[in-house]
Amino acid sequence: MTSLLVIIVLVLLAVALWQLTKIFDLTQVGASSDDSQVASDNDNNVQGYIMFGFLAFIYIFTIYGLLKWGNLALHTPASEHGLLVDNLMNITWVLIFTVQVITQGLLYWFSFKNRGHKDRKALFFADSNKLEAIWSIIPSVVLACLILYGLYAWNNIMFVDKDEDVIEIELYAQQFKWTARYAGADNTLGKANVRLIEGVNTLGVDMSDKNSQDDIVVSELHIPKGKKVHFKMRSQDVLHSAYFPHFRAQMNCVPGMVTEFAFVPTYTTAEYRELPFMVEKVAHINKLRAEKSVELVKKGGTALDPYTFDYLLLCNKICGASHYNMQMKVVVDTPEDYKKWLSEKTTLAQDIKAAAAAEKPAEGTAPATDSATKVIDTVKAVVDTVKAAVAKVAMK
Ligand SMILES: [Cu+2]
Repeated sequence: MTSLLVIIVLVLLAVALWQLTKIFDLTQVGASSDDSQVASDNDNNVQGYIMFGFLAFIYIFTIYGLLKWGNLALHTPASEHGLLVDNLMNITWVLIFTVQVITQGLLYWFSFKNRGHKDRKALFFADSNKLEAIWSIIPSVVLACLILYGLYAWNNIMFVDKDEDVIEIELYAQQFKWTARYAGADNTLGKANVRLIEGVNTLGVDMSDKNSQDDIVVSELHIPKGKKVHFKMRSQDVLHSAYFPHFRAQMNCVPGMVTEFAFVPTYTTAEYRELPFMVEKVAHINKLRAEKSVELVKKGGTALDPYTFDYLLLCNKICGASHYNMQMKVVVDTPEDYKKWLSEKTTLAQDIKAAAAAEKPAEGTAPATDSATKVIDTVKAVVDTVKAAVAKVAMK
């Protein structure tokens, strides 16, 4: 409601301003001798200087932005292929930046230098083959090199050899959480289908498949350092995107199909926390949090907990109201710690058995409820039959 009022006020203000300028114009009739629509030398000078000023603004703002926000870019990659991705990204940035600085400079400089003047006449020529060749061939060659390098990087990153020793993990996306399924001792994920979702089997794993028997379902992702992890993504509802910023990996999760991505983590969570840039970043965040906490405590609130770094799996497709909070903690362990963590987990088959066992005694101890439910069911069935009969009669 408030925003509607603000919009109405702004519109009315704009109308008032427009009317005022019209009145102002009317009061000026006959006052000025120069009411020509052709730009004078003075107009051209003013436009030329404004354009030059805009060029200065672009350059100064670019430098300011780099200095002020440059440190927000992702730092050291935590996966093997991350270096390749960063390299490609950096080359692209340097190229774009150089070309942008030169072409914008030339564009505005020429506009300023050749601004309109009553003694100056524009040179006319139909075309220049030499110029056309220069500005077509150079960008084509540069872009072709960049695309070839990109394809080389893509193939290197995306290709998983069938015989390669990898850890198979499924990432299951749904509004608004992630769940992971480990393939277990056989390292083969059992079949799954959303139609089989029931009770604790929230991923719809086909329990009649022998490969499903040792599958493990967890809500926190642990992966070992130095080992290739092959993720297979599924989505239950809408398009999501599995995004691991620190590992430079992202892949869409599409309902009805399985997508994949593989990478080798190169720093354990503990090691990454110790990197100098991360120590500095966390100290900075905690300094801000401490300052905020003082304010909160003054207002009678509770102080904020100090922040510790953790790798995250985020969703990078706007998939609904709580999209911003769709994340899962990722822990990179040493291979030994990873094995230990995984061995402590129960399999999905065990979870389903335990859930069934937990339900049984409840059924035994409540016979009264059981018979009451039966009576309700019978009444419901009778009501349905009567309804159907009435509907039939109505149709006739
Ligand atoms: Cu999502």
